Amino acid sequence: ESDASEVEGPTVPVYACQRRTALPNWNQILTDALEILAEEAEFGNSEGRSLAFARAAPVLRSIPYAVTRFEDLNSLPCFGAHSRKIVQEITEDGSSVEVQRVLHSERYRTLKVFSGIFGVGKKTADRWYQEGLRTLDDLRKKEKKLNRQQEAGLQHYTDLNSPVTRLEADKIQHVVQDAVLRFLPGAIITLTGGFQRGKQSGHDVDFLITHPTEGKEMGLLIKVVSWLSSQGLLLYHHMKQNSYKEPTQMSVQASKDRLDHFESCFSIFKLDTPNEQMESSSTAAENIRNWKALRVDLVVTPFSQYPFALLGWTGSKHFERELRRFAVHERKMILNSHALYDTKQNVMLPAHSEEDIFAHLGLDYILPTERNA
Ligand code: DGT
Ligand code: MG
Repeated sequence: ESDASEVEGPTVPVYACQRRTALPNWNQILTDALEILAEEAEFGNSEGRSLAFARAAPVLRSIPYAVTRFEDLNSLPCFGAHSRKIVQEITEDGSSVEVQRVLHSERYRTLKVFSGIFGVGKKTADRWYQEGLRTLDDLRKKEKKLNRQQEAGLQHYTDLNSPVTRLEADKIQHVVQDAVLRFLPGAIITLTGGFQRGKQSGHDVDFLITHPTEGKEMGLLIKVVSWLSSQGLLLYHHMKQNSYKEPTQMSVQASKDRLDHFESCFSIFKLDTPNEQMESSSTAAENIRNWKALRVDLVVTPFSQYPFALLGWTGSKHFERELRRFAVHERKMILNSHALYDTKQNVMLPAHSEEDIFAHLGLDYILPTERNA
């Protein structure tokens, strides 16, 4: 059974997609600690361990009060012995020995830096660590063979690792909107990801682009990207073609497919930041730069798949993972960013809105601002 039971007070459901997780997070110290351990386990390829921590943290993020005593956990789901011990240490001693050890370990710190480079995953980061590399300068000096994406990631490392503000996201939205509408009037451009969930900052800016007349979106992205590029607005980009084939049937594998098959562009934008930096830095004229590098994803979806894409790209990552897990295990349905399939009736379930998808799944509708799991 999916619901937590036998507890006093309001029950916290087991799946994150059954919970309303609004901002702010009342337990940030605890969730940060658990997430560090989840990440460390992921770096070490311990998937089970990583998932255990990764499921415990969002439970704390969903409750509108701060856990101050270890006993507070008794009414909460998803807490195994290890996660409980971490919370106990922090609530009783102020910090966790294990978390501190991870934070100070050379391996974790190095993998954190390397995997923070756009285009570098945890496997590559680990390989470089095994080869004895430790810093960004090591990568630069050794003239390590980097691909074009990693090269750009390294070059713009500082900018890309400083948070994108909501104001910057809005500015990018204007630029993207202007470019898209130039080639396809009537197109719909939606800011998704963390900003759609009400976050005031993020690590990138995610957009979905569609048009109410299905088919009109075809061929759009290449024009938009060429134009942006001709205006000097792109520091880097790579495009992916639409590789989606309308299935007559879906397998569980389709819900584990982390990447979707939409036509998309993964880019680094050059955003003008007139005056702001100039006025704040009174010295060193050569340091004055009136632009910032920002990660931007553009994803084009056919109108009929738009609700699924919207649900898939609004996040959070954990909320998405839980939606798919809930669909498979509790409903025998397969969900991805393109479609929803009912394996008992062998039918695709169409949707005109995110609300329709929650309804198909028999879940209460959760607002984007309540998906911060
Ligand atoms: P942020 O950017 O750090 O503030 O946080 P988010 O939540 O915007 O995270 P982000 O930008 O990595 O991804 C947004 C959502 O889109 C997240 O739920 C995962 C999903 N997503 C990211 N990349 C892909 C992808 O390639 N395919 C699919 N289907 N989903 C993706
Ligand atoms: Mg994002």
